[in-house]
Amino acid sequence: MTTTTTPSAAGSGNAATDKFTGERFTADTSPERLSAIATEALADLGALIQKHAITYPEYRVLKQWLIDVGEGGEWPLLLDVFVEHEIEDVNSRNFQGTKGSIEGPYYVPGAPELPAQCTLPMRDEDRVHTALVLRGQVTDLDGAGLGGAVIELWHADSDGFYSQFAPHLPEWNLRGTIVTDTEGHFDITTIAPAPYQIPTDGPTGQFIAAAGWHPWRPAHLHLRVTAPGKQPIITQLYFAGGDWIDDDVAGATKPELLLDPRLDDTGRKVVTYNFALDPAVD
Ligand code: MBD
Ligand code: FE
Repeated sequence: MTTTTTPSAAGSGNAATDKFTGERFTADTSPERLSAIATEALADLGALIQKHAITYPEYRVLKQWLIDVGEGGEWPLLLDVFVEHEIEDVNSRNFQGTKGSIEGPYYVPGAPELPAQCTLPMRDEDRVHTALVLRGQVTDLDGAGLGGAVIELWHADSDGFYSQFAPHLPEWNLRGTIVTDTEGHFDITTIAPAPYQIPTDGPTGQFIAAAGWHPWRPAHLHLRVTAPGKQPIITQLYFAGGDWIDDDVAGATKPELLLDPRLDDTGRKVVTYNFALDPAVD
């Protein structure tokens, strides 16, 4: 473990909120649709309050906690951990290609561009961990290689910290934008990620502890794969048999997204995974 700096939930939360609010988002939701969803959401919440006979002390604690979530910058964390997997599920209903998974709060566009065969930027202290080689091909649904495909890859270091969300890390540590070769092939070296504990020192962590839940996600790689004319895919890859695979706090694992690397004779974990992209919908 690193000992010199202890990045805090507030630090990573505020960084995630700053990144998110740097952009303004819009959706073309009609007043009728908004009204229907809001009416039903409030009715469902009302029913829940009645059913559990929520008390005034509980209501006040909830209000305070919601304020804390905002002040701690933890809305991206809280929503991505507990809600995003349902959004991802409905929005990938009609796709046939590689399964998606949640983006989570720590994606940053614009990571340094790397060639198809590459090693992610990392520190000497990252390099001591087991190397992971992820190779494969990006194709269309018929298996034809896609030259010009791009893979953005980001993951936590072995202490569970993501660059740009923990002040002690170099800006692009363990992040890269990999340009595949003319047939869509890639061969990326990084380090095998460790299970990830979402920050426990902020309101999201307090809530998880108060409910007697656990804050763990299985070890994972985040990827965004794009190619001209194809539907971009945001997904995660996990490791078969790893801790928390069947009990991810973010509910974001899928059997199709499990890697099962083998050890090569130099002690690296090596695995092939191919990505199949759906045609773009617009
Ligand atoms: C993560 O690394 C993550 O992937 C999710 C979904 C939430 C918090 C931290
Ligand atoms: Fe993550």
